Amino acid sequence: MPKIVDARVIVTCPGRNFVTLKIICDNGTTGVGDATLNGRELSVASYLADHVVPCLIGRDAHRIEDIWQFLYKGAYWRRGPVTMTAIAAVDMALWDIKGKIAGLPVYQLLGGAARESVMVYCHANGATIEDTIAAALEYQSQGFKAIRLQCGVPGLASTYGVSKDRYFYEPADADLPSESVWSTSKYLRVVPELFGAAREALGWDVHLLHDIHHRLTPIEAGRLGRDLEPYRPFWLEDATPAENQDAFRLIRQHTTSPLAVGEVFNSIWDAKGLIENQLIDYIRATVVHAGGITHLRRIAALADLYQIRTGCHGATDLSPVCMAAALHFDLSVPNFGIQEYMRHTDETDAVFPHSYRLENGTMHPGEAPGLGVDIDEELAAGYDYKRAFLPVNRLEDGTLWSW
Ligand code: CS2
Ligand code: MG
Repeated sequence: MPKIVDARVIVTCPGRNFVTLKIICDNGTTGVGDATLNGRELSVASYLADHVVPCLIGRDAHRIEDIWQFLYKGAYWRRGPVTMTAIAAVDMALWDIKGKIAGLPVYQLLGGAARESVMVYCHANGATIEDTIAAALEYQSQGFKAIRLQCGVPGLASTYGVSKDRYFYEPADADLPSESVWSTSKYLRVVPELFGAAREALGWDVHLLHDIHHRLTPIEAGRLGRDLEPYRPFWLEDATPAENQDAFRLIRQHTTSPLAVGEVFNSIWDAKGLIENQLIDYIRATVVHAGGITHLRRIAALADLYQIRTGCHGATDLSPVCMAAALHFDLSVPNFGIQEYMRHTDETDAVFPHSYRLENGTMHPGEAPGLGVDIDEELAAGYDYKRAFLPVNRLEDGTLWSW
């Protein structure tokens, strides 16, 4: 049996912070797991180094499920983003090891390919509707079949999802939380115009997505969902904060626009009510924040009973290790929906060499044994951690609001 003899927690910052766990076995096999939690990276690094790694030494790396249960039930203080991100990193690394020893890509261990490749969506954004459409046309010409649209809101200095950089979007933008100002009424006027212009310019053979990013009340979300129905959105994401899963009943009563939720979820319990009551259409939970491949498969299996499909989170603050693991999951899961893909910078890709590929709007994890990704520890050592917080949001009267 491959015995775990060491594990390293590697914090690196090639343009943005990433946390990676590398597990080493007595037969020399190593595995990697993403442990990045945007704005709280050091919490997970400490959870792993101080409370998880000492418990891994000497264990059989093949016993993925038993180690998962040990770290989940054995923690006593169950769930939460830090705990479940740490468990996810161990889980990913153990699947990586198992695949390498078996000489198979992880998707083969998960039941093999359930499709030829994985449809992804990219991010088109701009300060104005015109800029956003121009970006979307560029992505459409590159072969993307699904495009997320986010545009600036007249009268607001900034808004979620509109990047200062043409290609890369990094929301964790300051040493202490920066503050943005939000106006729901100004926002609600723009999005239907954006979608109307997008259908006009892009036609109907492309999926159009939008991320509300937790900012509307349920009835406001119902309003926007209904306003967008003529433009057939692929989904409206994070329409309202999802702590109250029942809130989505109100949205469902007013619109048939499909709903996607879950990138901030870290266990099946966050999504159980939404899934069993069919209050959503896509579950956004992802490998790095929802307990790894092992737990995400459980969430997807429950969702499948209710014809809900997966739509994993895939922002740049999830490392290429998570991207690789997500693609193995996406290729093999029966109720796959779509995968978010916000490419990483060349600097990041150099630190995380990988076998996954993008072609014509779809991706494939590749055939390398394991996850097909690694971390170049020498390169990684050259990028020191740089504290960075996600912004906070306030209404125009100063009320603290969801960012
Ligand atoms: C966004 C994310 O990609 C998305 O759907 O919600 O960019 C999110 O804002 C970041 O991952 C937060 O770190
Ligand atoms: Mg989102």
